[in-house]
Amino acid sequence: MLLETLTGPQDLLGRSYAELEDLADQIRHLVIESVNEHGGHLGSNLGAVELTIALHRVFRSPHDPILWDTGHQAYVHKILTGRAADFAELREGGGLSGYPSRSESEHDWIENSHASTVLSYAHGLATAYQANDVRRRVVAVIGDGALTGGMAFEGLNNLGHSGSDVVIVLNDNGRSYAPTVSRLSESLIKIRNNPTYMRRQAKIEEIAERIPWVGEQIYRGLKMSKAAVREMWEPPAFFENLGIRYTGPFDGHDVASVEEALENAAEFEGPTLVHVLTQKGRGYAPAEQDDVKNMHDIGSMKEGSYTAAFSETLVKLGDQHPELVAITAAMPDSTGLLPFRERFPDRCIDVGIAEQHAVTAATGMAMGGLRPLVALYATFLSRAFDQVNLDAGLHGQPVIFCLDRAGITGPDGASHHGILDLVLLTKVPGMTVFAPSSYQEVQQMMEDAMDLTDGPVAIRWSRGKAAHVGHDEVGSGLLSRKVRSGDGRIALVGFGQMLPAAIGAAELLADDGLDVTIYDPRVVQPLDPEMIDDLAGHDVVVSIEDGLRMGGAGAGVRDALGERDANCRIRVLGVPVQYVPHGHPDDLHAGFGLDAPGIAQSVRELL
Ligand SMILES: Cc1ncc(C[n+]2csc(CCOP(=O)(O)OP(=O)(O)O)c2C)c(N)n1
Repeated sequence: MLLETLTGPQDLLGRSYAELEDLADQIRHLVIESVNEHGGHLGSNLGAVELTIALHRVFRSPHDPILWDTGHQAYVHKILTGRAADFAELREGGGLSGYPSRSESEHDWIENSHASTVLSYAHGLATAYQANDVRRRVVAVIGDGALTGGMAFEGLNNLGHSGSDVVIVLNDNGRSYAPTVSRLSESLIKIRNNPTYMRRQAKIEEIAERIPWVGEQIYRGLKMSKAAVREMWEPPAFFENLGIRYTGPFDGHDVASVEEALENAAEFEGPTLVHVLTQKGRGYAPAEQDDVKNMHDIGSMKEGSYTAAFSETLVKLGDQHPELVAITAAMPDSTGLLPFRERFPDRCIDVGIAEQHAVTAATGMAMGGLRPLVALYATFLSRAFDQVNLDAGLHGQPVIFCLDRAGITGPDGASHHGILDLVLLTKVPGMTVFAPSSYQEVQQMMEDAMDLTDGPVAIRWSRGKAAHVGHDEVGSGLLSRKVRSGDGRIALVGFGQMLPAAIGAAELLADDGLDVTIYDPRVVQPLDPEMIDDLAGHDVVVSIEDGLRMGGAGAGVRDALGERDANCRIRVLGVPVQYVPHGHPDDLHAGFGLDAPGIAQSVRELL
């Protein structure tokens, strides 16, 4: 099997197309098996198999950087660059990353898996090569989904203006998670539905050009009618008006055709876009037929999860508040919006992968009398921090931010942990920040958030199963909840999903004869003054959060105690300031001392 002997892209050269077709089958098999076992991105990778083979045959990676936007579709690139065997440990702690990773391979140039950045990296590299007079082709692969992000448009604009030598591959499968939402994408669909048109057009031009004199007349005529043709087929005009040569569309599952297109593009000076049509989930029936997201990734909303609590409550609130609208940045499914969208299709708005726009648009909606709720993963909020601060915050608008996957998320690695949100959100004046510790608290906090109309509100929760608690274990409003009263020496403050670990630590400390007070603060900002007063009377206070410990929730507790001149020893437990690698959340928490034994140990050290 070619796959087993493949050591790098050089082994792809000199192969027949039949051999490459075989290889594509083997790759698909490996991807499906690995993702079924370890989770990860399936549909996007199955759609990029032939495209990646062609890229690695035409360009000389790593001399020619092949850059992947987002990077979730780079499994095939990993396989072709000598990492097939490592898929046995895909996304496991210490194993193969689910995204490009510079520590893994010199073929991986960039590893920021937040979307829409690739054109900027490409422009930068091409500018540097040009300045140093180095001949290297820079290739940027971007999906139609990632192309909806503002940074991608900024990159296109600058590439076209500066004329950088970049080959842009638009990997167009018509989908982000859900079908891509953009006017440009709709136009791309027109081409997609009539893919032979553009090729035929190019062919006619080529033939006409070859006939002397008569050919020239025809060619000139064609050129004049080109404007009209371009009008009809908007995307070519869109790119070319920006100064980017458009070629395509090409069948992204035909290696020979993509190769030829890439070879041609590599010859041109200036930025050239190769529009490649692919099918998400290609070659795996369950993915091809999944009309929610073509098995973009594996794993959907789990029963009993925080996300499920949000999803269920949102529908209820939607019934009670006709002005409530929900906004997603291209992730209606993973953020739990589908039931709301089904019930209120006109009140669920997908803005594309455009978090910054989502936040400011939500601010405008609030100004206009709607109650917007923006549902994002915590990690993607950091991109829109300026908008949260200066648009929603400064204007005091009651936008509700519902942040999923907060804290350490696990196998997706450094870019996907939601460990900055508490640091950032607590710096926005007037912002209320909730951290629910249970399924029932999510419900309560969403209802409470609807009553807070003086400024923005954020509720942030983690991935996975939530604790389920009785009615008497749920707080309300902006108040903290005292989970248990100890003898006044030690107090633990467990933020959000860290509350169960704090309770576990108290049980361990009880074995040492220590009677510990436990707080569920519920509200990270503003902190409940009664809780702070009570904590101030303890000898030792330990706060636990699943975000960065510097400047986060616990730092707020420490500051508040400091301002009261409280005479207690305080320790803030959280994630240190570092890029946290991928791994199982339990292992990562334990590594940072954020599990019950680790917390108990910190208390013992303080005593
Ligand atoms: C800033 C940001 N927001 C959201 C995401 C989550 N996300 C990952 S892939 C993806 C869809 C990408 O679609 P596309 O670029 O078309 O690639 P495809 O998976 O369809 O090949 C989204 C929304 C992200 N990575 N970055």
